Amino acid sequence: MNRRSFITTAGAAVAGSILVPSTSSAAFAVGLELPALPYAPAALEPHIDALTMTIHHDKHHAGYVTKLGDALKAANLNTDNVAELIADISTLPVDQQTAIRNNGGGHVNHTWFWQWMAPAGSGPAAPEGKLAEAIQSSFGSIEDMKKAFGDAAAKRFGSGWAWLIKKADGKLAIVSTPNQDNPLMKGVVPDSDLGAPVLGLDVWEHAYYLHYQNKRPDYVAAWWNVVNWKQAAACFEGA
Ligand code: MN3
Repeated sequence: MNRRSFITTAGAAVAGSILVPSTSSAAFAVGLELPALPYAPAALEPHIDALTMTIHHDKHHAGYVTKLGDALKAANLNTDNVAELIADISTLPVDQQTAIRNNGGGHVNHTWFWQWMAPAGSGPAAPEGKLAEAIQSSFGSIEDMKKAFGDAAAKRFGSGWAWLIKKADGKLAIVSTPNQDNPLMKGVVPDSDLGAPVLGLDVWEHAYYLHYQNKRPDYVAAWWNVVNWKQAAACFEGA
């Protein structure tokens, strides 16, 4: 049963909240709770400072979780995977679609974002294995991929994200999205930009302004030092 028919059928049958079933892979599963940071707030210094990490996680991410909970309650929905829920916003109750798109997107993107970073030197400094091969095949070299990713991050006007994604044909691509949208959101993101996230970078000013002020390219350049390539490989292979 697809999700739309599940919602329709279950909605007709029960008055309680509706559990939207999860079908996506475990690498992308996101529950309804605020996850703890997988490292101490200072662990990414000097590239990302502790105060930025603390405010980003404890205030911004926590705010998305709270507001998502409010929107789901208002929509009479429940889910065990928010990533699945936001993959087709058009199937959700119309009056909560914007709130779920923004806050569900914010929750999912940040949950992944924390995992896509790790203290410098704690893992491989560059992609390895199948992910490295795919990057070479799609972009020519790791450096070319980083340059294209950095361009996407720099050119995103205002708030948003830069992404390395795996498309349905298995090829890698770089895209960017505004606000808290992400490349799994059908009908929100252009079809050409849809794909499974392998790596994503928050380029909202709240992610870097305390330390880097207006110098977004400096933040992007520093961020490569704390990319968790093991997690990126897991996302690539699990997609
Ligand atoms: Mn953010």
